[in-house]
Amino acid sequence: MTATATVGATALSPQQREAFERDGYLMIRGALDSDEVARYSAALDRVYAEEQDAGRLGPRDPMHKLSAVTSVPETADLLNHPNTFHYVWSMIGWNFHVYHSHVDVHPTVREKRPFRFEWHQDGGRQNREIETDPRPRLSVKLAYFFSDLSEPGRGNTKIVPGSHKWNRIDGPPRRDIEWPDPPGAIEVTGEAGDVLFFDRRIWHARSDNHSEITRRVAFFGFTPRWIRARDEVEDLPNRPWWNDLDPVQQQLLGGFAPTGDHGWGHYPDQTPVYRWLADRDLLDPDYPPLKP
Ligand SMILES: O=C(O)CCC(=O)C(=O)O
Repeated sequence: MTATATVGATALSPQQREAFERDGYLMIRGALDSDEVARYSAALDRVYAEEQDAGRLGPRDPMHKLSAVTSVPETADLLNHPNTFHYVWSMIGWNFHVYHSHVDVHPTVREKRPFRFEWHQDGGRQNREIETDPRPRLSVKLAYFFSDLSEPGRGNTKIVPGSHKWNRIDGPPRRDIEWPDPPGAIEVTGEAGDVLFFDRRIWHARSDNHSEITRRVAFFGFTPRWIRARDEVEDLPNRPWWNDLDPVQQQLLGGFAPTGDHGWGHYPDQTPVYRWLADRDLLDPDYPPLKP
């Protein structure tokens, strides 16, 4: 760390890293202030209303909209927020982008829904096509809470702490067959403005919102640039807001990574997150993803 280091420009402490390696998640309390929470909530509500006006959502439907920044451009500031960004680069270095993101609005569920076993690790086929045990981390995710999720029953994310090293859990033969939560499962609770940071391998599931509070959350999954994005990124440089982004945000949305070697990280000096870390003396010869 240099004398000029700013908020967020400090690596996670050894204790925080150890806790993340052990539990597979960390809570970042109070990452957003109340003005930020209000701004992002309003932005998600606007898009929710637009989806309803377009007939894509019914009156009390949940919204799960992919490509967070494409869907809600205001959320670009959450890509490298000073209170969360260091969690991401401390664990996965500089050569990464957002591969999968979504904004979710979950109103109260009034009627019992058919059972569906939702427990999963992120990464889809990564979990079938990689042969190691445990599988590699490959990606981490931030979940920004814009609603008060401090009590269970509000559609909270369920996780099994420490399960990121398990390649499988017991589950039903079909997803619609009722099955208990895995042993050790908890509902993650947090205030509006808190952020859940998790290893993609942690077993997790969404839950139904039985409270009167509408649940609003934005999720950003970060992975090395040599894994391709699931989000829509092709046309982003032509969007009216693209030039308002800083170079780090542009990298995270697929800029600076045309096809070919650059996108694979062959030119660190031309890669904004690398430059950002190098300028602050935050590269770390002892940690492979951050080796200068
Ligand atoms: O909405 C949730 O709580 C869970 C989200 C989820 O399953 C995921 O981000 O992969």
